[in-house]
Amino acid sequence: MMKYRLLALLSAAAIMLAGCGSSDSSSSADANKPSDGTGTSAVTEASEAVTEAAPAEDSSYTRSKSFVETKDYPSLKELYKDRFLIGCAISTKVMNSPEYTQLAVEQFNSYTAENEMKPERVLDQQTAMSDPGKYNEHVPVTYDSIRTCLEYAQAHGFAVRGHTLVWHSQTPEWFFYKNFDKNQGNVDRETMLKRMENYIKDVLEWTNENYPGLIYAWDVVNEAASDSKGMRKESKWYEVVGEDFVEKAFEYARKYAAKDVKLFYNDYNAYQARKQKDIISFLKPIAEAGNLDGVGMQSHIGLYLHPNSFMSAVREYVEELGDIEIQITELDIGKDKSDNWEEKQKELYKGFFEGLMELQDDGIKITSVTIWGLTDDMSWRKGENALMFNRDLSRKPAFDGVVEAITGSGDSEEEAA
Ligand code: 9MR
Repeated sequence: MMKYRLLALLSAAAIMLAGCGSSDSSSSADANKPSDGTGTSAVTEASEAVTEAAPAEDSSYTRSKSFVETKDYPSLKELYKDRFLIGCAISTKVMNSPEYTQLAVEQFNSYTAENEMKPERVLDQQTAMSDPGKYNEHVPVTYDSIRTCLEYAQAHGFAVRGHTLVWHSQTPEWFFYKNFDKNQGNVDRETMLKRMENYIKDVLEWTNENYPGLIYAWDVVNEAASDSKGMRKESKWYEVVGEDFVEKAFEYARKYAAKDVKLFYNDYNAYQARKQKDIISFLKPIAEAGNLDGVGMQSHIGLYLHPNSFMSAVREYVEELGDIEIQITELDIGKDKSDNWEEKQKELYKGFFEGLMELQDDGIKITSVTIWGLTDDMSWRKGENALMFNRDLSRKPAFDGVVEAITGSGDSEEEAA
């Protein structure tokens, strides 16, 4: 164990030396829009300078004083190893810190890049603008950001969820314009479809050639459903390509993805009845064509939710779309105004995981559960204390709830009391 911890620290130091990209704040225009209906702004602050790297040969490395030692925590990835992958959305701030990294490695076996694998980090505007005619249908991409993520994930033994290929947000507008110039208006549908196909092809082929087997699932399309009705209209994809952009994205993804890479549609509030109906209606033909492997339910939820209603929605997807996988891709549970919110949050984390295991016992393929961030202060829902760890890496009751869901330890203590 000690050796493993040291190795993790050394790899963290190596990745840091290799350079870990920029801050985790998004630069896109709508990066700060609330996107889960909670009315909360997406917040990720620029990285603070974080602690020193572990000295290479020093086995007596200790945490800096601002961090709590975590070696005695139970490990979620160990506890849930026969159930599903258990993941964390990781920002560059985590990647740049040996302490955060150590906790993430101990607890999780799946990695999602919080921002660094999104189109705005991959599409290469400078090269595109250098010769718009040449790049009209095949927009250049740059892999630096993805490479940093995948090197980190590989060095720390994480499997990776690829997030995300086709999304209305964090995708630069210039990608949709004639000659990449806003003044010239949108390209036509056929050109945009070529751009989409080539983007998907490039990213899927490059990741597979360079890191075969590392990425187990891709969010091929993210958040195409509207919060009011039907498909989201405020999307350049919808505007330029039209309603079938989701279908096309999955068709291309299937064409270029390696066999072991699962193709997911991912959305928030995907458990809400009306939105679910709309999602199912546009996913059905895609599932029937054999191009959909699963639905990612983001699960940015609050203490108002009863796990049973969420779990019924999971069943509905499987009933309607056939033998698909379900992954919980971005779980976080915001607090409410009550004094005992931490206890309530613990119970909901616990009930949520218990519900997922019950579904699994009924044969539903729950294959991965990801928490959207490591510590409360780094969450996009900053101020809502939605995660399992405090800023100093101490565990919250929420963490114990997830442990108790599988060990049953809290139940027996309650019974004994
Ligand atoms: O957590 C991400 C945050 O750092 C970014 O500012 C934000 C920009 O849109 O995206 C956040 O992650 C989102 C994810 O990619 C898709 N589902 C909603 C997540 C929270 O907004």
